[in-house]
Amino acid sequence: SMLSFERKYRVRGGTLLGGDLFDFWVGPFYVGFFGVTTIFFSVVGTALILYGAAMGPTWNVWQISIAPPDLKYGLGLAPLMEGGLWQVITLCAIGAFSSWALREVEISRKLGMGLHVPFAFAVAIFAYVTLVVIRPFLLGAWGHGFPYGILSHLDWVSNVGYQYLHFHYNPAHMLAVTFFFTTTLALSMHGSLILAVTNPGDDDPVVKTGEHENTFFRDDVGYSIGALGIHRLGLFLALSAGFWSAVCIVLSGPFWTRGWPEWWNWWLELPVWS
Ligand code: BCL
Ligand code: UQ1
Repeated sequence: SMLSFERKYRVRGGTLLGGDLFDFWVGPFYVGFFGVTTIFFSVVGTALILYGAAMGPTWNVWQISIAPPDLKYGLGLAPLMEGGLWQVITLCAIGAFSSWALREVEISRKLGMGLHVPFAFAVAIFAYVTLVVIRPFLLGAWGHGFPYGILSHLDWVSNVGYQYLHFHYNPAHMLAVTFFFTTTLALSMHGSLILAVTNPGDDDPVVKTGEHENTFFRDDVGYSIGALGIHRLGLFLALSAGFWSAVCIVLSGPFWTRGWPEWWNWWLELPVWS
């Protein structure tokens, strides 16, 4: 079953790989070469997580964990049950995420749209790859990756955080957190504004316009960024949150090994007052 407008937009071509071979839909889903690779990596990766859980000590979902190799294995391959599983699962995850992003590129090309959506997803992938590939590589061991488990990854974040004494003093972490919070502020302002102008109440028709939107914020804060502007701002805030997250963790270890509070000594030591 297809929605009335869907057939018109189901256009051929725009594929990056595979030509016409996988250029078809299954129900509502576009397949494509990268749809096939997404399914492949997701199924293999998920099966390996289940296998790792079966070999592990618990089926308690909170406690299941697939750990990265011991630091002694450095940047080499580890035996399957000693972190090798984590290494293959990481490859599957990167394969699945990248395939999904490239499938988004193909869909965008079919529709003649910009590549903003796959670009945005690529920033999230970049943050993940920074955690499990770039930083471990710079530190010389896959063992610096985080374990795949609900509680275990929280323990990793806490341990790595305290290793630098007080992670809130990491300036890139400050930026990332501020961007995350500002993103929620912007979306709550935008979401509430749109619902406000589209809900006149009772059975009245929707008559409020973009001018009402602009006027509300001019009256309220003296400035309106505009209907297109708020979406540009939102995307910028959200991507900045992910980007500075990646920066804050890649700095920790490879580029700054002491406590983060100490980093601020440059401020105390400024010749103005030191
Ligand atoms: Mg901190 C990181 C906020 C306190 C130590 N911290 C982060 C950042 C974020 C943050 C800025 C994590 C988001 C991120 O990386 O997104 N921290 C934050 C806040 C506080 C805080 C708000 C707070 O106190 C109010 N942090 C502390 C305390 C320390 C501390 C002080 C511990 C004691 N913090 C650390 C450490 C780290 C952080 C250590 C990090 O490593 C982490 C970071 O920056 O990592 C980069 C980026 C997004 C991703 C990585 C997600 C990627 C998603 C992928 C691509 C797709 C997944 C698909 C999925 C599997 C599919 C599902 C299927 C569907 C459901 C169908
Ligand atoms: C805004 O100015 C605007 O333009 C009319 C929107 O578009 C519908 C918005 O959603 C929001 C939230 C604003 C206000 C934003 C700022 C930064 C003043």
